[in-house]
Amino acid sequence: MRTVHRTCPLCDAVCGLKLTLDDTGRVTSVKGDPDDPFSKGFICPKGASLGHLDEDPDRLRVPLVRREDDEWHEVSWQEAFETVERGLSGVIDRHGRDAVAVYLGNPTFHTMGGILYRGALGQALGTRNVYSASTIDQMPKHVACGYLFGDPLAISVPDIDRTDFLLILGANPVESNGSLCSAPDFPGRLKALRRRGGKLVVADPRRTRTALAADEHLFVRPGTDAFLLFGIVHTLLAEDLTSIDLDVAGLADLRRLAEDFAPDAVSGVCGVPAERIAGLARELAAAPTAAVYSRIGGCTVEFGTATQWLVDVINILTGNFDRPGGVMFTRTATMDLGRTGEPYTTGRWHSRVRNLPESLGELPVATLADEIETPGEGQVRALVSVAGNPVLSAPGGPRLDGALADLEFMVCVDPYLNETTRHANVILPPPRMLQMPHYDFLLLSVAVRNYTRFSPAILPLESWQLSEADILAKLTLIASGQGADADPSALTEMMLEQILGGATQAPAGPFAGMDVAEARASLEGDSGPELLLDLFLKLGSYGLSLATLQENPHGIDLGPLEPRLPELLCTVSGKVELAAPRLAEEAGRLRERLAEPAPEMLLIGRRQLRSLNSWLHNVPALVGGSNQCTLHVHPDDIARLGLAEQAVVRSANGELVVPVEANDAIMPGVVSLPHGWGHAGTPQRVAAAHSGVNANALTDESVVDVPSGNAVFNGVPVTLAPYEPGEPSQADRRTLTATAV
Ligand SMILES: Nc1nc2c(c(=O)[nH]1)N[C@H]1C(S)=C(S)[C@@H](COP(=O)(O)OP(=O)(O)OC[C@H]3O[C@@H](n4cnc5c(=O)[nH]c(N)nc54)[C@H](O)[C@@H]3O)O[C@H]1N2
Ligand SMILES: Nc1nc2c(c(=O)[nH]1)N[C@H]1C(S)=C(S)[C@@H](COP(=O)(O)OP(=O)(O)OC[C@H]3O[C@@H](n4cnc5c(=O)[nH]c(N)nc54)[C@H](O)[C@@H]3O)O[C@H]1N2
Ligand code: SF4
Ligand SMILES: [Mo]
Repeated sequence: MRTVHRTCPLCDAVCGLKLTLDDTGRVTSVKGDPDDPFSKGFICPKGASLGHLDEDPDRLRVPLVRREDDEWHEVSWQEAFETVERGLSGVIDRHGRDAVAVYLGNPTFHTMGGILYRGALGQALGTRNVYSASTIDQMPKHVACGYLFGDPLAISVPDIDRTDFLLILGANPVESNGSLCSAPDFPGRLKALRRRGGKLVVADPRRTRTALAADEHLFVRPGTDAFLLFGIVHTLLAEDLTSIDLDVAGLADLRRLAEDFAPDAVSGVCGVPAERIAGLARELAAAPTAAVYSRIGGCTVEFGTATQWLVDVINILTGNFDRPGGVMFTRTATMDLGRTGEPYTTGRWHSRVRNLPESLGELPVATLADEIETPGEGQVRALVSVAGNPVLSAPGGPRLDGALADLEFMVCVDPYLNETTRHANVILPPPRMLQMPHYDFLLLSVAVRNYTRFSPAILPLESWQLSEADILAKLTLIASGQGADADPSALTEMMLEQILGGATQAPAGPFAGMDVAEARASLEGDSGPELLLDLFLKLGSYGLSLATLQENPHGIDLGPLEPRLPELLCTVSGKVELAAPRLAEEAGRLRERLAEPAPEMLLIGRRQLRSLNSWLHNVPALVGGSNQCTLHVHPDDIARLGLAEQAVVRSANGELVVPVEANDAIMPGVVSLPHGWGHAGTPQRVAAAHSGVNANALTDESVVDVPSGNAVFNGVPVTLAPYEPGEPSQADRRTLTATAV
């Protein structure tokens, strides 16, 4: 028996865990680490199941290749990589580099290999067709911050431990545990806010568990937060309630744009009484400190970028930007990663079929199926997919399912054979989580305290295994033409050399004046990712190193957040741009929408505590009970529409038969279906027995948030009808076909 400390790699909360393992390496218990200064012993049911997940017998252990017989064959790594090399080079030779697309799923933000090599992989492929979970998630936030501050990574977090007033729109951190705001025990932190006399207001079309923990809950109609927020901006400006303490540009333009959005004008659209909108503006302005925070319900909507823009505009107008108790920027232990120093812009190129703008070097996932299906120069014919399940997570998932089946070649890096990876020719499985070192480069950059924690690999790799980092490095080297025999460490060495080249030339810093070889020799770490981490820590603001982190398994608290906007600002004007043209255009689109009638019934999503997107449904302890794929419908709507146990839900894009669950916590006229279900054609035994339906059969990939190209999952117009058992519906037929495959 031994006890080890380790970061939970599952969600953004980065909890510190305490695991016990027996001498065979089996996990015998998982608890929160009480000595962790950041998470202080907090754990959720997903973290508690980490052992079961890590040891899931349905996880893939060795590479699989699908041969002409359409059967899966276990093969050596050598054979797998040779198959990848042949497959990719064949497509590139026949159709050119843009014919290979890459999709980087959500867990690439959580693994060291994913974060460190995802950029290199995209670059090595030399394709315009780079896609990631960012455009089905937070791209609107990047675009808004990019135009406001010049840096799409200048994402601030609500200082929840010190604020006096927190307004949350479209986030449910009591169940999601927070996102783009790493705060272990978010629920406890919200309780503490109220205990110290602070106020919590939640705007959501559902009375969520977060809403139940609040002082006040406001029902807002799905997709309309931008109107509500513009109403607040209007009031702040009209009543002279602003106290701006930053160097801003565009205030007069903003004032002009806000004119049309008085609380009276927007109230009918968003469903919040005009008096309450004005009241919120006054309370935000009067509170000693206040923060506005918005996530999935304010990103994956038709006006996602406008929503995220106005969130920060309110934080700025009320004097709460970059100050304690307001919203602030984290200072990470590692050097700032990913900043280019160039003012941000979108649309440096556009997607081939729908002409959607690039952002952060990516094209929107909402157009991936178009790019695969539409013939012509640049048509996508191959896909490299890492840690993603877009058949269940992308809008119009079933269409993508069909498109993937038509590809000439597909390789996936994933521990599971699932709805997406079943279309691959080669699946490359990473080893168990406990066999990999862990460091949250990204999540620690949006933490509510300056904090750092490293988790070494707990179990050694077996001779027949490859680390995720080595798998990705190998793919990168194959993509850059170096062949299946390339040594994966060559990629790390290239990256180290490049960064050290700059660091040794710098006038100051830990490597100044050294030659590159000497600097390289001073780095410590047992793997590529660890060497890079050591380098980034040494170049960071606190002068830490991998060795320091290894000596502190519970993590190191680096103190509360401190103001740091000026050093992050990267606009051409050198000021915060309150009404950048690309954002101001959204005001025009919102204005047009003011006059349009609202659809009668709107679909939204729902995250459940024991689910994690599409990939935790194979853990018996996590499925069942409250974790069901049901449609929440208000009892009044059930009565009005004569619904019984099941209903047919139709959208412009598809139809599903779903179990109906009466729930008076949802707004009448709104229904909620969780995503990540619809398990089909997968050998995951538990998941197959809890299949549910794919919510993204209803979402519509042809509708996006215009500036960011982000998918719209919330506020999808639908109709509901009672389901008459008997004749299989269109949806049934599709499910039957999918199962038959
Ligand atoms: N348990 C669990 N935790 C997770 C995940 C998971 O799948 N399960 N996923 C992780 C990931 S990838 C992410 S990105 C985060 C997401 O973290 P959150 O954004 O906190 O998660 P959601 O539960 O999607 O919260 C969105 C909320 O917006 C509401 N909503 C929908 N439409 C609107 C709207 O138009 N306006 C407003 N104001 N509200 C709206 C929904 O009812 C819901 O309560 O969670 C992470 N954590
Ligand atoms: N309708 C609707 N759709 C949504 C959302 C919504 O709210 N509503 N939310 C969206 C959001 S916020 C997100 S982030 C996306 C997620 O979209 P995706 O990232 O495409 O989907 P996930 O379900 O997270 O799939 C993760 C995949 O990674 C694999 N995996 C897990 N751990 C590892 C690992 O360590 N290494 C590797 N290589 N693979 C691993 C899993 O087996 C799984 O196949 O879904 C989006 N889709
Ligand atoms: S809240 Fe997130 S990080 Fe914490 S234990 Fe649960 S899944 Fe893991
Ligand atoms: Mo996400």
